[in-house]
Amino acid sequence: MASRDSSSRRPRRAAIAGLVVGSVAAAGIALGVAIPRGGDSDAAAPVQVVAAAPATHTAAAHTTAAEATVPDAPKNTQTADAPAYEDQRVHRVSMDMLEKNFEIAPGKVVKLWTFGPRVPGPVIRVRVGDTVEATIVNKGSIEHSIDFHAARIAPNRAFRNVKPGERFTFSFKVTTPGVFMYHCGTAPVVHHIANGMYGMIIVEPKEGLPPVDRELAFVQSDFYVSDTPGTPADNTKLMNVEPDVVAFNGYAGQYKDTPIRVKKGERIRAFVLAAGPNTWSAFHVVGTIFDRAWIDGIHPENLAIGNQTLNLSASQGAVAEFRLDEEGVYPFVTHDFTNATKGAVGLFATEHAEVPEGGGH
Ligand SMILES: [Cu+2]
Repeated sequence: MASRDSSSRRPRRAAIAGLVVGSVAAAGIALGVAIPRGGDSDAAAPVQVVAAAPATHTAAAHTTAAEATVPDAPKNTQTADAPAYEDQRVHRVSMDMLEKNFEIAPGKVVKLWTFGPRVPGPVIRVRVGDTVEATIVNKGSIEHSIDFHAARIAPNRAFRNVKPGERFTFSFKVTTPGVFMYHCGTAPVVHHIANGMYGMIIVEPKEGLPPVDRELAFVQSDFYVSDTPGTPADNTKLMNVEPDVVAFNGYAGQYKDTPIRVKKGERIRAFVLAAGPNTWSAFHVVGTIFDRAWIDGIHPENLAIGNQTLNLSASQGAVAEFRLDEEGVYPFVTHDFTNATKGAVGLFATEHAEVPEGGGH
């Protein structure tokens, strides 16, 4: 899967200034200050950096300033184009598990644990009857594993923990068409998923899916950003289910900042996965209706006609087919709007539509 890295590689410092109130300015008081997004007026990501007040500042009601150094890191952006099916019976998938800093929203740099070069991991595409030969190479510092929801296999054999420095290969035959999740299943699973260890596997029916004009893949997930930039997920926020960022394909509002160009009236097929670890996806495209959709299994008995929204609990995947009948700019969101406000929002723009500054929605 192609990656698009439009990141600035400049070191960045987020200045944080706040008012320490009363005499309670002991170490550990959190100051929250929104950092405005350049040239963007609204919703995609409420960017908040929180810093502990310096212990030395104990005087009443005065302004204090602190600076949190945000490490240099690439933007965790990637294309939404789904990969094409490669016609082969055995699909060898090898993924390096890395620990790497990425920016997941403007000013928010976190240590992600990956399957491959980015979070989410690569979209894998196979057909019923094919074999997936999966290899994981643990280049991290703790144990990891991989759990394929598309497999019927003994987890204690196939989804076993792999130590740092080791690699592990197992195979499974694909039996059931649908959109499935894969993820690290090492305890605590919630932490491994919160740090980025998940991806989508598309299983087509044996004969393949009928052709359409455009295929896209969206993995929605939630992030719990630590007060210390460049570190893994904040466990308290995670246990309280208080994500800072909810994103499609790993970066808050990336397709709002750079809308996805499509053609008026063309047949679009979106593969959607709610990877969590916790949030669901109420995937909805403003200004259209899904002509056809399948939740999880791609089977005639799962066919839904005329859905306005998908209803995907954590781990569920879907196919939604639609078209955009007029030239224009069409937002797509999770219609759980708190999470859209945290970054799970994007735009489709037809080829002749003008996109206003800042995305226009
Ligand atoms: Cu893991």
